[in-house]
Amino acid sequence: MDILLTHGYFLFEDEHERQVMKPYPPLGLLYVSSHLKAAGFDVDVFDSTFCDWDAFGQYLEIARPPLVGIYTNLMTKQNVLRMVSMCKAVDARVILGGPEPPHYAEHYLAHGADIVVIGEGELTLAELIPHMQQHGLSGLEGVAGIAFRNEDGQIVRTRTREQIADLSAQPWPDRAAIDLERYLETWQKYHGVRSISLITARGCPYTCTWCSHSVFGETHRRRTPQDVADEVAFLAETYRPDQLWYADDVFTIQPRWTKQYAEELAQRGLRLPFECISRADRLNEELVDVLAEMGCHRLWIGSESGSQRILDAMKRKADVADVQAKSKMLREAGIQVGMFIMLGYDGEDVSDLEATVEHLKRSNPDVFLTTVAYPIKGTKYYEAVSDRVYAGKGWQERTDRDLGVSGRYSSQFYDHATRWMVNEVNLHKVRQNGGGGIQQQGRLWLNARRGRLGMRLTQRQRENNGEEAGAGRGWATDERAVEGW
Ligand code: B12
Ligand code: SF4
Repeated sequence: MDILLTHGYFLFEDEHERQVMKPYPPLGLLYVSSHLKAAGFDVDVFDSTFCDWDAFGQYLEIARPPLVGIYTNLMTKQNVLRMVSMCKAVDARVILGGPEPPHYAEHYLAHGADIVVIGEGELTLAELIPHMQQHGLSGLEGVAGIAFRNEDGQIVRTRTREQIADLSAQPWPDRAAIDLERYLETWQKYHGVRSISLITARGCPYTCTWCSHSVFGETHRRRTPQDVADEVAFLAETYRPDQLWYADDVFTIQPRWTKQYAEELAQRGLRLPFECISRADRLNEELVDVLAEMGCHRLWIGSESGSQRILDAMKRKADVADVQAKSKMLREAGIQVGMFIMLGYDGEDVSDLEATVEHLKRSNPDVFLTTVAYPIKGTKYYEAVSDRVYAGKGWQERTDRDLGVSGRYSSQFYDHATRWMVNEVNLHKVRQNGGGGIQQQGRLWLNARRGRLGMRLTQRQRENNGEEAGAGRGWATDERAVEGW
């Protein structure tokens, strides 16, 4: 074996996901695997999702991989650090990739990683593996797209790696390397449908300040509609999914492409229901009809705030009224609307939160998910608040989701604000639909009032160094989340 690829996400540890049960495999890692195999490397993939730590330990003992490549995002960080130690214990060299390590390269290198790959993994690993087989860790300066510690102990970042020019010439993700059926069976068991993910593009040129661009920068490359339609045909035949999830950042970023793609699918007689994420400004009436025709049953919009002032501060390039209009348009076309809402962005005050509640009432999404803002290292938002960012714990014990921002409302305040928002909006929805008995309406009303009162009582408290930050916590509007609030 030339390299083992793995990731560090263990479903059994993820309490939230164990309730949701909508797992998908790590596509980036599978892209890396298929690229390396096509280039002639002997690759193994350990998919941690349905495994436990013993299984990983046993695998390492038996397989003894000389080199291990681990996908790392901010949530899997601690697991990855533990995996690095386990790999080191069997004398493997470790390469880290994914969105999290580039901005913390020195920390990961100090905690046992040999190399951090910055950006796309395919071309860099194809050069790095033979280099390490021949020269070990010497002469790494010549390999583009990496960070490593040289013999003097200094961190060296090599020149930027060029991006893959033609994504359509790349092999599809190496789904055969994992037990994909397990994912599909889980979907079937908990949701009655088999769902499979794919991506049609890489990178987003928008500039939302809190969004991490550490892998693809602000570039955007698309696959051809034919290539994507061929993949869907292959997936349909091989795995018999009932629905698709396009895991793109902004699925309809190029409306012309979406229309061509719709035609490609139609020509092949392929119509699978799907979910995707997009932006209001990347939708129009014609496109919404095309999406409905293609089988889009839910479209998620990163709506974030109902306050134009806050949207502008986020450099979101979105218009509140436009989001409301497009939500209506989608619903009229029979497409459910999902919304992501962010509380606690820098400078947000109670009037902005009120604007968001009003916005949600007007937009009337079928579901919305809330998050309390957290600064991801490397983003513009992180830079803007860096003099106020505090971490209650040491680097290896926390993730960026645990970072607090001194001076903003306290985590208790945001707990109350979220409770108010979720219940107030749901109460409005229930009343509008004329549904919900007096008991349900009463409960929603009471919870909304409790949230509002809590906000008033905690409005003077400010988050400060030492307190556990409230960032990253969120709730959904569905029954599960509303229950008990
Ligand atoms: C799909 C997705 C999810 C899915 C994941 C399901 C799945 N397994 O696919 C869900 C919805 C569950 C999810 C959840 C979260 N996500 Co998410 N997600 C994405 C998204 C939109 C697409 C991922 C993808 O498939 N990319 C396409 C592939 C081709 O890119 P890639 O994965 O980066 O892989 C390339 C390189 O990273 C590299 N590479 C990958 N693996 C390896 C391994 C080695 C060894 C090497 C050398 C290189 C390498 O090469 C690959 C190919 O070029 C990305 C944004 C994005 N566009 O990437 C965010 C993103 C990864 N998510 C992010 C975040 C913050 C989260 C959450 C923390 C959100 C939250 N608040 O809960 C959670 C964490 C969940 C968890 N426990 O891990 C951030 C990560 C930021 C960071 N610094 O880590 C991203 C980048 C979004 C953003 N722009 O801010 N997410
Ligand atoms: S939040 Fe969405 S639209 Fe904004 S930069 Fe990130 S991926 Fe692009």
